[in-house]
Amino acid sequence: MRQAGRSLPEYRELRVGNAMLDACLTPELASEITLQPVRRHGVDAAILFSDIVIPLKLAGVSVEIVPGRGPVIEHPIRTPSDVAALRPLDPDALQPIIDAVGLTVSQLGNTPLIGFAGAPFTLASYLVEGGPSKDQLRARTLMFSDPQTWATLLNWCADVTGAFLRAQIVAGASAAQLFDSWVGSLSEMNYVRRVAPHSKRALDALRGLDVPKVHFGVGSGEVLYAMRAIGADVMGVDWRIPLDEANRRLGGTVPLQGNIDPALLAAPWKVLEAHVRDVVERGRDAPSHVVNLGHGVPPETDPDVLTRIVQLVHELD
Ligand code: 1CP
Repeated sequence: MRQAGRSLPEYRELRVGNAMLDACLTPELASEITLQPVRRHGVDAAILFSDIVIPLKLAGVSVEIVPGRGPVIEHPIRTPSDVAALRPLDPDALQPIIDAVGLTVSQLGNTPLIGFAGAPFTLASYLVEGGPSKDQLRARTLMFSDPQTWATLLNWCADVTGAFLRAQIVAGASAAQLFDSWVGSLSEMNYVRRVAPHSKRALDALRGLDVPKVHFGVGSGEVLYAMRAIGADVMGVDWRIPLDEANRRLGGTVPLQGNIDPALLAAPWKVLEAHVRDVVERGRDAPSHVVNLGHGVPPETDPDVLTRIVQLVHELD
């Protein structure tokens, strides 16, 4: 469950006095925060406490996570010279991530750790827009007005995010998830032409490592098939299409992950329970199914509701 930790009082306590990205780069803190939802909810896997913008920061981009807003870039990247000034990621800079993964894996026992990274399009959206945006307008303008600069920017993003993902797997994570959170603003044609090759380049960083690759996007119904085509082993699905429909669009060939609607976490338990049962039922159409949310956990979620969902899903197994 992405950002599941945000709803936990024990998380908020540990974060007092620690900026988000500093917490990610302090191995003991990152490891402890990763373990909190596992201890409390009894989920079947952990996801590393980190953020998709960490490799940008480690490569020298000035970025902070502003509470209530999200990642904010001090100097947005908009011109060919901005892109040319981006520096490669020094592999030594990844040491805090490697240490956090090592510490976490040693305490998780048999529970697997999921490593993750942002896909190049989502990272480029933050870099160009300078922060969260509704429909990635400026980023999509650059894609068309200067395709060369766009391709150079996406290749840079693919290389830094690929190195971040690979480091987590080499350090002991058992699965790799690529988040293309803003892919829903693209047409299928433009995804295939101007984004997918770069996402593939990011996943290619895992060459030679034998771990399942999960590919997830928000609003990805139009591009689901194309996202799978770059080599994903599991497709993450948001709440907008039911899993039986996602399975149909994918030709019944790929395990699915998803897709409890985060909006229902605050609904009466009876309504939420019926929804969770429906998600599990529809997931049975797919070759296999990893139950998850269709997107992140809202920070105001009652943690006991999450524990209850985990219990229910385990009963339905
Ligand atoms: O449960 C966990 O802590 C898992 C670790 C995790 C993951 C997988 C965090 C910690 N962030 C992410 C991925 C992430 N970060 C994505 C991809 C998945 C998704 O779409 O949710 C994205 C787009 C981000 C960027 C980001 N970081 C946002 C979204 C803002 C926007 O543009 O709308 C936000 C709010 C953050 C901050 C963040 N990252 C993680 C946490 C726990 C938080 C919240 C910090 C806090 O409020 O304490």
